[in-house]
Amino acid sequence: MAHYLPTDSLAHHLGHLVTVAGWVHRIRRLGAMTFVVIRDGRGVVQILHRPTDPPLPPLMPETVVKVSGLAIPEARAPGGVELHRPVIHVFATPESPLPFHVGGRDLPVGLDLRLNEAALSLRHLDIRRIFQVQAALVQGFRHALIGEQFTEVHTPKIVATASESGADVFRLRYFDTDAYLAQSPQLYKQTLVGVFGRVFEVGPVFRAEPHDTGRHLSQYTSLDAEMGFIESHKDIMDLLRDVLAKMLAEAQPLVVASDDARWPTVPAQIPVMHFEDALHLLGGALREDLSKEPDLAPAHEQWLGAWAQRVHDSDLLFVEGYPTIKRPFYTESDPDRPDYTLSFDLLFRGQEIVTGGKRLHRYSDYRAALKARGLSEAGLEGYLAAFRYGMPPHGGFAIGLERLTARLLGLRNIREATLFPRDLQRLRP
Ligand code: AMO
Repeated sequence: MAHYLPTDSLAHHLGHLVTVAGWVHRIRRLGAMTFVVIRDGRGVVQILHRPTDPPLPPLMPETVVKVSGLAIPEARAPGGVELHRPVIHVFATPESPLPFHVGGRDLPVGLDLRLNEAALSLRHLDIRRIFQVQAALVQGFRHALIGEQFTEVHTPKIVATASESGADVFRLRYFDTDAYLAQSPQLYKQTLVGVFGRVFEVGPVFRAEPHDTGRHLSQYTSLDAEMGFIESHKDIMDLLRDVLAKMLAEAQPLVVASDDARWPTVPAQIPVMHFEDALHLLGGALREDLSKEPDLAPAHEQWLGAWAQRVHDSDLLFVEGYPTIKRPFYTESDPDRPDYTLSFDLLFRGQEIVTGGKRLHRYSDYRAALKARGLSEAGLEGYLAAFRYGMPPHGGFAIGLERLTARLLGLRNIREATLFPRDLQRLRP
């Protein structure tokens, strides 16, 4: 394997001949001198070419090259290092003209063109950084849960039954029968609590969302956790609090000055409000009778987000106790108020980014819950078997990775936090 130095390591090799490999990011001519900025997967480095150096090969933005040169400290160059006396080898020259250049500070193209030309636009440093932050968030999620003795699992994405009532499901032909794309790993993660006690999964989920909004995708990445032997849904809320704090801590080193001011802190105790109290508060503020509402509308979440900011100085707010009729059959109802559940949403800056809660865990309770909702047990036998064979009190949550990323980085549309979004209109690239 060729050993090229990452551009962000060059400060350790000053005075030495080094070789880097990447793409021509930018070219600038100043009199007889040429400055070529090379971008690799880690950052950029500036090359200085003087008239006395061996001639440069033809270069244009995105030409793929390797460059050998002497690493010299240069405060005016990005990263503080410049390569002198360069020898450049060209691996590939892009087709010309490019639809746009990604070497500038901004990328002045609309979202549609940006998404259509993802192979190029994702190379822009600011856009690429969104996904480096996202990768660090996922790494933090894994580290946090492995640290709490969770086992990572991988469950089927082609399934025989829908798991999330209310969310639409993609149907597909599976040999000579019908199947669905998994809306969540819910039924499997619960089943696996019966095996490992504590599990998590990072994986794609599919929702046939008929909504053309800035917060819905038809495929997104779900960060799921499920934990056995809990006493209450509060245990899950505490776990989620710690997991989020770890995720943000791992992503923070990637933060640039413009995000710094908006980087959230996770309070030791995230404020909690019961669903009924949330409706009461909202109804008073908006002068509407919301007492019969079964769910929070996006505008309600936004209002509550601003309220949490104002009253608790918190970017995060738990709303617990969502009505039983709006939650899936596996959700445990509050024994003291059976119309409400032991489930919650976590709002981050006024948008739901997590749902979780305590589940039913007795076989007889599942049979009764399915019956009460007019749902059939057919197709659920494999899942119900876990309860027949004995399951502990348990609960869990799922974080929507793209929603979290978008909220964190102040991106207005969830598509900006998705490498290759899938939505009502978009099936490619
Ligand atoms: P829920 O259906 O609320 O819960 O989804 C959990 C989280 O996933 C994100 N999300 C979405 N993100 C992008 N596009 C969508 N269409 C979309 N739909 C949902 C949100 C949401 O909070 N099984 C439960 C979780 C659990 O109880 O453990 C579930 O899937 O951020």
